[in-house]
Amino acid sequence: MQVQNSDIAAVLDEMADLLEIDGANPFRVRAYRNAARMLLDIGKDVREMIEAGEDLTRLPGIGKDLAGKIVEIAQTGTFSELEEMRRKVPPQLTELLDIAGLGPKRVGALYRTLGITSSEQLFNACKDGKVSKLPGFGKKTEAKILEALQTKFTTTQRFLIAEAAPYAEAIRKYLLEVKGVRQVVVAGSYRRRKETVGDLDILVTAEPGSNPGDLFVRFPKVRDVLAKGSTKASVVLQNSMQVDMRVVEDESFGACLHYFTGSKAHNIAIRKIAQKMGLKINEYGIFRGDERIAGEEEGSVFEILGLDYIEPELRENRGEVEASASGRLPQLITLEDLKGDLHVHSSYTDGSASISTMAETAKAYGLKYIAIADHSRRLRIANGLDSSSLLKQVDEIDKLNANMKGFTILKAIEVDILEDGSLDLPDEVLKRLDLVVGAIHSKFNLSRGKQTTRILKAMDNPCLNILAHPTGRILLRRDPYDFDVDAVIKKAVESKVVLELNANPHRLDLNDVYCRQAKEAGARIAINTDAHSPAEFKNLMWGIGQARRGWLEARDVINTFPVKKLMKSIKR
Ligand code: DGT
Ligand code: CA
Ligand code: CA
Repeated sequence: MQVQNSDIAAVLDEMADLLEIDGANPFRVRAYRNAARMLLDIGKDVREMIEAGEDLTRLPGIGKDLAGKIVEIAQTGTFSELEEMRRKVPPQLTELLDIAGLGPKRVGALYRTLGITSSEQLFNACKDGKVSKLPGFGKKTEAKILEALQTKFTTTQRFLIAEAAPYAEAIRKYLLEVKGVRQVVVAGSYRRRKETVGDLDILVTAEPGSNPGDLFVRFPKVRDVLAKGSTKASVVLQNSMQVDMRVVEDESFGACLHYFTGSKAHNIAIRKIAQKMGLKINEYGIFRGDERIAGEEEGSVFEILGLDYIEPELRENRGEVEASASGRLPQLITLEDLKGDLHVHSSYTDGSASISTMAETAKAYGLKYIAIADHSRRLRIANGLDSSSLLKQVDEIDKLNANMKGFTILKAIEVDILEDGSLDLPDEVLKRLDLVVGAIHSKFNLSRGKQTTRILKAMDNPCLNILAHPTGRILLRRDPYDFDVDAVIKKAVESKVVLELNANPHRLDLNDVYCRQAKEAGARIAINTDAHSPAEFKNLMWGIGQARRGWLEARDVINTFPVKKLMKSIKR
C-alpha cells in the first residue's frame, strides 16, 4: 500500500494528541493539527509531490521543519520526534481519548495530577470524587465520564474460542515456566469449549512460597491490572480480554477445577446432589461435617457423589448429571475419530491452494479423504463454477486419484440453493459427482415461511447429500436466518440429507443444542472445515468441541466412516 495523504495526516494528529496530553505549547499542537487538516483538504497527492521533487513549503502553513517531517513520514511511516513522544507518554493514555468527555488536554491533566493511565483507574477516581475536584472538570464532567465508563464495562464483549486460544495457551506456557509452578489449567467456558468465551479463568498450583501472581501480571500482553493478591489476580489484555488467575492448594485442586470449569448451572445441580447425601461441596473440596473427603482430583468429586465422570463440554445442566447417575453418558467423539472432510475449497474458486495441496495437507493431518466442494456459478464473487469448469475439475480429480495411495479425493460441489429452493446446477451435472453439498449464500432475509420452504425444497432434490452451515450465522456478527429448524431436522431424517456442523470458528453451526436435537431425532451430521486454505484443516478441533457439546458420538458423524462406508451411507 502506498502512503496516502490521510495516512500522513493521522500520524500528524497522533503527534498533536501526544503533545497536548503532555501539556506542550498550544501553538505547537495547533501547527500539527492544521497541517493534518490541510493534507486532507488539498486534493493533491503529497507522495507524488515528493517524488516529483516539488517544494512542500509552498503548501499553506508548512514551514521547512514540517516539510521535512512530512517527507520522513512518507518514507518511513513515522518521524523521530513522534517516536520520542511515544516513549514519553504511556501508550494506554491514547485509549482514554475514546471516552466521551475526554480530550487530550483532560487526559494529560488526569495523568499528571492523579497518575491515571487506565480506564479502571479513572473509574475508581471518579467514584471517589477526585476527578470533579480538578481544575476544568467539575461534577457534570465527572458524571459524564462515569457513565461512559459504565457502558464501556457492561457491554461485555465476548471472544471467539479460536481467538482466545492463542492467549490461553501462551499464558499457560508462560506460567509453567515460573519457578515453583506445578500445574496450570485454563478452566471456565474455555475448557467447556464454548463457541465464545467472556473471559479466561486460570488455575495454578505452586510450591509454597512461590508467587505466580507477580509474574502473571507481567505477562507481556497485559494492558491493565485489575487486582493482584497472593492467591488471586485479574488482568485485562491488550485485546480487552479479561483473565482471572487463582492459586490453589494441591488438596483442593480437583474441587477448584470442577468449580471454576462450571457452568454455574451445572455446579448448582451437582451441589444439590451433594446436599441430598448430607455433604457440603465448594471450591475447596467435598466435606462431611468438617472432614474433607474428596477434592484433590477432579474425578474424585464425581466419584464420591456416585456419578460417572462428566466431560467438561457436557457441563451445562442439560441432563448430563441425570445421565451420569444412570450410566447413560455418551461416548463423545474425538478428533482422532475423523477420517475425512467433506467440504473443502480449492483455487478453482475462492480457495488459496490447488486441489493437490489441499489433499496433501489433509493427508498430513491424518485424514483419509476430502471432498472438493467449490462454489457454483451463482456465487460470482467467489468465481463460482459453471457446468463445464466443474467437469474439468472432475477430470483433474480423476487424474490425481490415480496417483494417490491410501487417500481419496471425492468430487463434490457446494451448490447454491437459489431463492426458489432449486439448485444452481442441472441435475445431470450434479449426478456426475460423488456427493453434493448445498448452501444458502443469498436472500438471508426471506420471511420465516419462505426461508423454510426454500430449504425443505432443496432437501427434496435427491441430488443433495449435505446441507452446509445450515443456519447461516456468523458468530458475533450475523444472526442465523429465520427458518423452522425443527422442520429441517425432521426433513433431514426422512430424506437422509446430512446436516453439516461447520468447523470454522466463526460459524460452528449447527450449534450444540441443534446437534443434540438432530442426533436424538435420528439425523446424521458431517463435521466439515469449509477450508479455503491449507491452514484451515486445524479448525476441525473447533468442530469437535462443538460436536462434543452437542453430545455427538462417532457413529452420529458420517465422516468418521471409512470412505466406502461413507459413500454407501450418503446414498439416498
Ligand atoms: P464466560 O466467561 O462468560 O464465557 O463463562 P464462564 O462459564 O467461564 O463463567 P465465569 O468466567 O463467570 O466463571 C467461571 C466459572 O466459575 C463458572 O463457569 C462457574 C463458576 N462460577 C462463577 N460464579 C459462580 C456462582 O455464583 N456459583 C457457582 N456455583 N459457580 C460459579
Ligand atoms: Ca470465563
Ligand atoms: Ca471469570
